[in-house]
Amino acid sequence: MQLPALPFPFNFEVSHTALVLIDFQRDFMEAGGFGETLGNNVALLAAAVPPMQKVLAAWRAVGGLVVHTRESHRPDLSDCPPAKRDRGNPALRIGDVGPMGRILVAGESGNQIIEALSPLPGEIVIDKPGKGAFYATDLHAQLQARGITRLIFGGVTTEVCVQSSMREATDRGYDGVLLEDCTESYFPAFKAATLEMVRAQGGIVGWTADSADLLAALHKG
Ligand code: TIU
Repeated sequence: MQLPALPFPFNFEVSHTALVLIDFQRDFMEAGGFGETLGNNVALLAAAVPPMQKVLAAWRAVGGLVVHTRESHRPDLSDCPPAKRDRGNPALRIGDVGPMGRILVAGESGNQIIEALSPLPGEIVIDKPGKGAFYATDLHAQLQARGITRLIFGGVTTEVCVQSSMREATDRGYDGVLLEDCTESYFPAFKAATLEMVRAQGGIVGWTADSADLLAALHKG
């Protein structure tokens, strides 16, 4: 299949490609979570959800592998470096009790993926203690075991966990494309800059594409 993309078309086969949804969690998308405690307007992320839902449904319909990630820490915070917890001057720190449970802690209601994009049984869910999806996780091994070489990304936030994950993927030999309308940032200018930097220099980090073009490619088959 060929997906119109920048800096040039992205060729892929569904059987060797995974759709990767980065951190669509209440902690980032809803009031009272990690994103808001860092001082951000979480409403800015909502625009990515409807196009991501359409892509997820279409990808599931063609039988493609789906990976969901969550930024989360163990309840004892043994996988949260003090430098990460101490960073900045948030109202609530990682591990503190907020309105949706403990901030960025596995199992808490705020740490769950939003209902609109909930994982189905059999889909891969990766709990990651870092910004990148590969750091301190078994994602690479899981993808290798399934013969995956190409990744289609959506998620939040564009310049933090999404871009970190795309850079980690590049270093591990994957080709990755970021769906422009399926990703959002608390800083619109950072989203725009990230899209530019991903596809600059001949796709130094990867490709960018519109979700409508992916839907059309999947429909055409
Ligand atoms: N703060 C911010 O923009 N993002 C994060 O802390 N994590 C993710 O991007 N998931």
